[in-house]
Amino acid sequence: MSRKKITLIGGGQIGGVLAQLIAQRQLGDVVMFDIVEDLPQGKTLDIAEASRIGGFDTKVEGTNDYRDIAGSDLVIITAGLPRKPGMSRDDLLSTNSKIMKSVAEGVKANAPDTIVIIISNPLDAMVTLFKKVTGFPHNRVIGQAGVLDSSRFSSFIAWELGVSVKDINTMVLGGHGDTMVPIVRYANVNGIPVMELLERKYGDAAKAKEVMDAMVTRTKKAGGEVLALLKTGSAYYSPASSAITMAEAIIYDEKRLLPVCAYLQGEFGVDGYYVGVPAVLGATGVEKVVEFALDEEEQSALDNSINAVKTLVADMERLGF
Ligand code: TXD
Repeated sequence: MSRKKITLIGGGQIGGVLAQLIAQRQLGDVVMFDIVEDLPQGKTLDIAEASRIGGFDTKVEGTNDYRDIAGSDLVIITAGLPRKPGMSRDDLLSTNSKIMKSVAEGVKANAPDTIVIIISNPLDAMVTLFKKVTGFPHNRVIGQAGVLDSSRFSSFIAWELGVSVKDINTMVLGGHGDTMVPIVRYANVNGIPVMELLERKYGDAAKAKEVMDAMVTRTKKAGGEVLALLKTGSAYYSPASSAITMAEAIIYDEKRLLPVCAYLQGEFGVDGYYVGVPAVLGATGVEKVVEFALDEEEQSALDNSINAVKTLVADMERLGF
């Protein structure tokens, strides 16, 4: 089996962690593209010089020339500004739309057959724009948000219950913004509902609900919590790890069922928008969007989140993208 070629567009904080994780796991040869001269060359050289220690023979190279991304099997895009404290993800719309348009043109011209994972914010709009500019099939254009948001939710539950996070399963759906929808009803510890365990812990349903509500709120605001502490930029270790989970599902054809930003054609009552939903990820990208019954409260929360995505996309179109 020949090695996969994985291109990173954006050699900033997330791009750097991605390159290191891909090298250490020998997922494929890495090309890191950035518009800043010497930055991707310097970062990748630094990572490559650890190859003896990390024990990897895969290549890690940097470039400022789109021609070097030719033949990519997978492209992961982090190009764009991150938030500064006090900003919402949507505040990045105008600047990052410009960047995403140029990235989409570069990828379309040089790696037309690749699968693409987009991380740049505002996520749902950036995925929509990339798809629009490239005309790539929907299954090959995917956004990363839900894997991270679910990991955050799972971490909070594990810390609260004092059990291994490996046994926690959660899903966060909807747009990657304040309206995201953590699905509480199906949050479980190896099949046991989290709500039941909270009720047993506190011996009081009202207190259990209060604790869960706090974890849901913290999940929705988790990106902002890290941002407020870092001050100079937003989270990058956990977003990079989340994209690696998706990349592995695609490269190893794992058919993992993960919450990802996928294009909907009638599923969950939505047509023609990219929204965070459960989907099967395999060798061809999004192989299937998986629907399940939502109760009234969940459906209305998801509808609210979808409306936020629609507003964001309309704002982007009003800006001429
Ligand atoms: O889960 C998620 N989806 C996210 C998304 C979680 C956290 C942060 N998320 C977003 O990812 C964040 O709001 C940003 O929009 C992106 C990238 O975050 P990162 O922290 O990596 O930002 P950096 O360090 O500023 O890196 C961005 C790089 C930087 O090196 C720029 O020079 C480069 O993008 N850049 C470009 N590369 C290629 N082409 C163009 N046009 C370009 N413009 C800037």
